[in-house]
Amino acid sequence: MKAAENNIYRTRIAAIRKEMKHQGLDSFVTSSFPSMRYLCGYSGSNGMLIVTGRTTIFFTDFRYKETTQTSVAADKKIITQGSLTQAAADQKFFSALKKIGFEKERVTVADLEIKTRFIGEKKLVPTAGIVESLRSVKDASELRTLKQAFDISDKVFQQILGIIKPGMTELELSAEISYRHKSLGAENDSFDVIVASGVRGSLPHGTASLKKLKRREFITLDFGCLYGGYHSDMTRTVCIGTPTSEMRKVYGIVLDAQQKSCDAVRSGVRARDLDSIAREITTKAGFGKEFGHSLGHGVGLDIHELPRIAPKSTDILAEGNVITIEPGIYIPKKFGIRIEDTLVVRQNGYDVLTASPKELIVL
Ligand SMILES: [Mn+2]
Repeated sequence: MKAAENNIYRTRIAAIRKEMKHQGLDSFVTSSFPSMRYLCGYSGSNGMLIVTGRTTIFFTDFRYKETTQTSVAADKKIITQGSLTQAAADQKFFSALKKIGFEKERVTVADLEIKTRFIGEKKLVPTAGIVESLRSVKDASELRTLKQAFDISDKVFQQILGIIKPGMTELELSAEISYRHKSLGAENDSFDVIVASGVRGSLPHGTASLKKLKRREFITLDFGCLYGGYHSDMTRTVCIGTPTSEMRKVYGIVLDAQQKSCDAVRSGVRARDLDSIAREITTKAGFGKEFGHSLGHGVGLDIHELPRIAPKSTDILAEGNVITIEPGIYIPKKFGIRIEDTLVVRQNGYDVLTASPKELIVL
């Protein structure tokens, strides 16, 4: 592992220790994938990291022995079998610890039963959002990785504009997007590609179907890729052939709501105020009810993470947050429109990660 990477993990562990102290914990244990990736660089499917005041211990099984040796940052690395919690308890790693924080939002009932059995109920302290709130502010290396993920999706969008044709099914188009993501170096799609055309456009999360693309219909494309563990997320709505004047008008409303919300982004702004900028515009235009979801969300190691950009959010934007701005208008039995960009929050504004144009594209 490179020294620079090691330093990043050391900084993050130091932040966890600070929070442990703040919450009166002598240790913190996690088996959740984004947390392990963030705190020690592990990207496999079975692991456990214990952080104490002095040391970090990572447990996994034989399948990840090699990658653990080369790419996990921990003071001690233990390759074992069966339940990792049981192995750690058998080897007395929990014996000297008295208050062990675990992530209550990321632990199943079954996991908790195992922890209770091998660690003891008295020692276990539920915590919430410790790693998640650290993760909401991205460092320079994370922003570089995110930019690469967004560049890939921008390229994919540019490429597929050239192949969209009436008669093609939504599924064929979604397969082209997935194929191109991987061809351009992404590990995977961020989520099942959303291709919602014509009347299906009113389903905000309409994953691709066997419906064929038709002339004079909108197609909402919401997709992203996974690159270096980080997610990209973008939405564009395009039209095959000339749209009706109603379609143009509603597109203009969504674009206005999207752009004006972006323009208000900077650190210190309340997330709910950002949400209401978009909502006031759609409501004034008579489409308040047709914009039924929140304005956006944080993106990073998870596709949806902090901060929340929603009417009831109590989050305040901070420099280094990476957020989507994605208003939409969905008119049942007619069409739907959504436009989504992802921005990096800065002190006096923002940097945009999505480079694709957002003026209406007529194919
Ligand atoms: Mn999104």
